[in-house]
Amino acid sequence: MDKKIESLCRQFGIEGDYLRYELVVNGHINTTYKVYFWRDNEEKDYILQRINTYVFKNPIAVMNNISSVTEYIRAKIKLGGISAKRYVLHYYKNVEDDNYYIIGDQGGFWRLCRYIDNSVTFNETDNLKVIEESGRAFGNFQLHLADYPVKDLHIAIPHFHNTVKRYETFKESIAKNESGRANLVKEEIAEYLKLEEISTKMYKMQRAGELPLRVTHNDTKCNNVLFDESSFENLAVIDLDTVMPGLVAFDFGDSIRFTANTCAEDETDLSKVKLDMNKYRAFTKGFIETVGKTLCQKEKETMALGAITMTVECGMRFLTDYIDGDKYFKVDHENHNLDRARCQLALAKDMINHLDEMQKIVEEYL
Ligand code: GN1
Ligand code: MG
Repeated sequence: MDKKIESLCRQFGIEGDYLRYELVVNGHINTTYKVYFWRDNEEKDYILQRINTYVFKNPIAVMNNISSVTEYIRAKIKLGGISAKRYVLHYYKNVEDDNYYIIGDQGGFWRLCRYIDNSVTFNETDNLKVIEESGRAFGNFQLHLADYPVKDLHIAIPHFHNTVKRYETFKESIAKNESGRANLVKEEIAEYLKLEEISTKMYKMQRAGELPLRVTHNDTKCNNVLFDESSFENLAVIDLDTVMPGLVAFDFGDSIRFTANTCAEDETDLSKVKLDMNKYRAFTKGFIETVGKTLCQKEKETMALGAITMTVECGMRFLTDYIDGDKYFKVDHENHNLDRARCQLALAKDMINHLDEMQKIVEEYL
């Protein structure tokens, strides 16, 4: 594997002595490696990724989105008179001037970016300062791209947060029952079907023109933010594969789903799964203090509902994949997608019980 990793980095013009690589285990979709080189008397680190082309059917379009969006952000940061080096991702180009490299016959679709020095990510954290900073990171991302021409973006995954369509797909999977597992999860299926009305409300509002489309990140887990390793100040937003037109409350909501859960996304002791109100408040403060002023009235009113929507949608996607036979998300064990689906269901129910309180906290920071 070392030889392959080194040679891929060379394709992107990386010079110096190859030292080693390690597998980065975050993320359910792509395969990620951190690669170490030695050059000019210091260590130089890179992130090499193989894009999952089952999920991203048009990876070139994804890479085009990423280069336009990162260039746009870089230019904005430079306007402020500072170097953008630690604040936005930089992808390398190969000799053909492409920011990707394809190895034929299923060898894969690869890309390489610079590792931002002295940065850390958090999968789970109880540190409320970090959570507030992650809110600011996604808020700033939103602000940097506020005037980006939404229509110029490619649709990386069609109907990604179209909850109406997600429900249709869910029902088709149940009817097909490819893995035979649908019979094992009748109770969970019934529970998710009960949540259809509440979780499709926002998509319908957007279709009716009541909620605007903005440039959104669409995968706003806390581990998609880089923080400075000593100050914990937020540096950059990463994992830009799903940057597309979307609803601002969905970026808010997906973060709450992941970051403000008392447990991990796949916790099996459901009695522990709750919305942590302190974490919720911390993220809300960071996010709303950053973007609040730019929101229209309907966006303001539906912010907390966005968290319920994203939690139900994500959980239903895990359950759909379980029924399909684990084709989409990487799994570590047999029932992993089911565990995730059950955990998201428990969390969504707890959020529904706290909807008014959640919305009040949004309003406090507006
Ligand atoms: C996937 O790869 P990762 O972990 O960033 C998924 C998200 C889900 C998330 C659930 C392209 O994100 O939509 O919310 O898992 N990404 C894609 O943890 O489907
Ligand atoms: Mg992702």
